[in-house]
Amino acid sequence: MTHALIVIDVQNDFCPGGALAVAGGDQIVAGINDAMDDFDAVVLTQDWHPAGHSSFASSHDAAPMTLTQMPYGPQVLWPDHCVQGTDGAQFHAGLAVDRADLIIRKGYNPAIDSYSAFFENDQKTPTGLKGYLRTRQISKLTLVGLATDFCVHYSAVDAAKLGFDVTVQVDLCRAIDFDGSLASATQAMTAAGVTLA
Ligand code: VGL
Ligand code: ZN
Repeated sequence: MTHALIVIDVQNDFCPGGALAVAGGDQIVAGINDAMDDFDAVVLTQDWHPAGHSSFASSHDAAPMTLTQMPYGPQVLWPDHCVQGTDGAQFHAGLAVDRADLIIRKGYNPAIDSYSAFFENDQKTPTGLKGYLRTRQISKLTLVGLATDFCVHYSAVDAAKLGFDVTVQVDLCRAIDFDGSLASATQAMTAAGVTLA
């Protein structure tokens, strides 16, 4: 069975000092690098928003970390983060980026956010990752990275729905934990058949 490590959004803006810093986000980098040796394939995802993205509170004259209604459903409004070409959008300098077989970007559509590495937040626009994995005969995925309760969560649930055998290695993830989001993410991942290791 071909087993891939999917490393979600280990980028400067999600690490301490970044625009949407996740507590301890940088603490997982060395462990992720070490884990890469144990997999047949390594995929990195990169949150990659155009300036003025619709998921940014600044685009709505709203306060960050509030909710808005988008045509595709509720959306948390974030501080500006991972803007294409900025230092904040770059991978953490310690991440072994050279080990990646594939780097997949998401969130580049100005009108739709994309937490999941598989589908945008409308839950139907594909990123192409499913096709890549299937054509490489990869059926088993281990997810690590940032943030547990958003991009790792949505990626894991989508992967399970698509029929992949999915594990989230929680010691190599860190959470935003906003308004109970970690507890609900844990529940949703478990309900979807994701193994939390
Ligand atoms: C993420 C919020 C906004 C994540 C990305 O990587 O979890 N969270 N964009
Ligand atoms: Zn984002």
